[in-house]
Amino acid sequence: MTTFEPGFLWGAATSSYQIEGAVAEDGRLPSIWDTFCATPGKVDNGDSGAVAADHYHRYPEDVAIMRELGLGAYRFSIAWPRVQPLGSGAANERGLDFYRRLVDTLLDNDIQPWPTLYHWDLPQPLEDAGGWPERDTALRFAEYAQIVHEALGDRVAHWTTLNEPWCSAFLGYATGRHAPGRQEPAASIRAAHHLLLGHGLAVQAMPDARVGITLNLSHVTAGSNADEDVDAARRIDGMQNRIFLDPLLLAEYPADVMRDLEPVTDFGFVQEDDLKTIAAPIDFLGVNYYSPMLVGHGTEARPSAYVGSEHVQHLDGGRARTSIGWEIDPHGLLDLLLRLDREYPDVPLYVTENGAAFDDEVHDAGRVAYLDGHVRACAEAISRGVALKGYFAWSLLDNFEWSFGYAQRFGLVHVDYDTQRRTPKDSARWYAGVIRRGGL
Ligand code: IFM
Repeated sequence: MTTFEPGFLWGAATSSYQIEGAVAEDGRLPSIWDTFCATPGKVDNGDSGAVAADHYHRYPEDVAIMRELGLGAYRFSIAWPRVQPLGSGAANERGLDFYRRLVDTLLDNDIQPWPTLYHWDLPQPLEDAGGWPERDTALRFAEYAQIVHEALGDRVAHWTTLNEPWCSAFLGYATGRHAPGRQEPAASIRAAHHLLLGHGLAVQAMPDARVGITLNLSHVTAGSNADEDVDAARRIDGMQNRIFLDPLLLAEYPADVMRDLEPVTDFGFVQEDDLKTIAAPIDFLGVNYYSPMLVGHGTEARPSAYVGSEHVQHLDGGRARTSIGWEIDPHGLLDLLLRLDREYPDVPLYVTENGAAFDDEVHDAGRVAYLDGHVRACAEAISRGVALKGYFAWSLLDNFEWSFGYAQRFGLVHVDYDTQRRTPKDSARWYAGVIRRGGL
């Protein structure tokens, strides 16, 4: 049997726009995702998060499910457009009240609330003013963080500032595959910096809180030992992992990444002390891992989220894939955790998302196998000395999978979107067993 220490935290994760629905209730105003979904052709099937899993009204039932699963923590995100509908100014108390009710219900059920302040739903007025490429958005984010912390800080112990700034910056502003749908590579680098700055300023705005950030990281390898393939892997590792890890944990942008980006930007937007602000000590690093990356040199440049490295090709590693098309490789998670421990020691790690989309419904053997393999990788990492403190499955519920709409299901719990009926899948029962036994 593979066991974890008794204090190891077992959780599940969701995010506001993906599950809440109720987009026009209690004073919430549109975010960039409401606007993006309303733009024809942006989201498969014309789907939107307008109703989603109706968690805004059904959270008591959802917390009861969490309790049945035995979750120690629930990672959710707070919708900025509920709390500050215009992205600045006074707080909307009715919006905050929803999170007060949710947090209290979690605590009544012995489940630790793990809120994330930003999981991509930027208030539309802030995008109208330029969005994350503008420095002011970082200042507004810190103001919002302070409001939420003042409202919930007495009941919430662990805070996460941002979820996956890579997606916000590069899918939002380089490829345009995510809201706000802009295709402006140079602006995407400014966005990445201002997201990081917003994180650092938010850490300052929440004194005495235990704060972390969640990054979507990958284990990147080269398709061959040829110099140009090895260089391709260095570039993608730089733009996926180190462009966030280095400023946060080493207080610098990686020199090779800055060189790669010379044709795009001179980093003139980085002001004195920004890196000091960004590298404020954090209490934990959240790691979202789904799939590894195998890359090689290509001759043709194509529009890409990997700004400055548009010629790099993404190769097929020959492994089985989930229904969303991502290769399955638990070993990639082990390699990633070992690497983080080696190159960025001293920061406790949590796997804040890991999971799989499969088309099947309640009998989801593929998801059970996926989760089993990745939880084993976590155990192996811990046995090799990695300070991994917890694991959150993505996702508690089937939900709105961004530009894929509702077609991709990641939930441990099936949601019938016509009736909103929740049905725990086999993977939910499997996960409850893991939690109960403290291992596999
Ligand atoms: O659904 C997303 C989530 O919002 C962020 N991380 C990846 C998940 C699966 O794509």
